[in-house]
Amino acid sequence: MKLIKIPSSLGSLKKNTGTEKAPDLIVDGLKEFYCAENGRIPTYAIHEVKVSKNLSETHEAVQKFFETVDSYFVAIGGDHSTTYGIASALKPALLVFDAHPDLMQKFDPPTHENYLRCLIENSFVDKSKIVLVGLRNWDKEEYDYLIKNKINFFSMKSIAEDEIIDACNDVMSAVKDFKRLMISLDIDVLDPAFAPGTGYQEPGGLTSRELFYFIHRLKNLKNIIGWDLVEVNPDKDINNLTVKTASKLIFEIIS
Ligand SMILES: [Mn+2]
Repeated sequence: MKLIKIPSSLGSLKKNTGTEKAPDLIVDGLKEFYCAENGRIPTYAIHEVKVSKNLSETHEAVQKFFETVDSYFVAIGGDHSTTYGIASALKPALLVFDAHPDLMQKFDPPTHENYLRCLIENSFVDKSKIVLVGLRNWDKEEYDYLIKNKINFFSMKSIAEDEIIDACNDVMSAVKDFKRLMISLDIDVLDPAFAPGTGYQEPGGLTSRELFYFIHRLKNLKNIIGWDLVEVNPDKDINNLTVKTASKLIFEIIS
């Protein structure tokens, strides 16, 4: 299993500096977990993308790196625009857990506010092969874009109106037939009570146990090519809680 660190916060446009520190700290935190909940002990090799001080060059570096990745991976960002580099190389179907749709108007280079829209409009990802989970704060422009383009999404409100088991069944059905699926986890899909260390805290999110439940079930899918975890900001964390939760998320994914 490849663990790939992408230590860049350039795509946050200086609004969330600190996420570049997350990959090292999250990997370091893995050693606090001895055995996963399924009884396994994961093995992994650590790689790192050499990022630049320039956002476009960083996207290119990430893209070049992932063009050579041909086995199961877990990437650790970084701000959410690091997913742009990965998905522009791999052109996967995308299942994204995020409080936000990240579909603001396209401009270059892509940032954490519009990486998903740029992936769609630059034809790297097919909008019919995107599923978003946990949305609960959006610009009107993003909401209209979701509806107009018929992008499949499960808002936090709709998840809460269901039993978690049924919500997960629906998400699994929506993605199980995609050919090559990448799962992107923005830590802000969690309620800030569980993960305060992130740029945009959005009340009313998933509990950490609900996200672990999703992950434990999603791991059974045969079409997953890789995962990433983004937007953890150690500088905004409280008692290392978010970093520790992120480490456990990674530990459970790779076990
Ligand atoms: Mn987000």
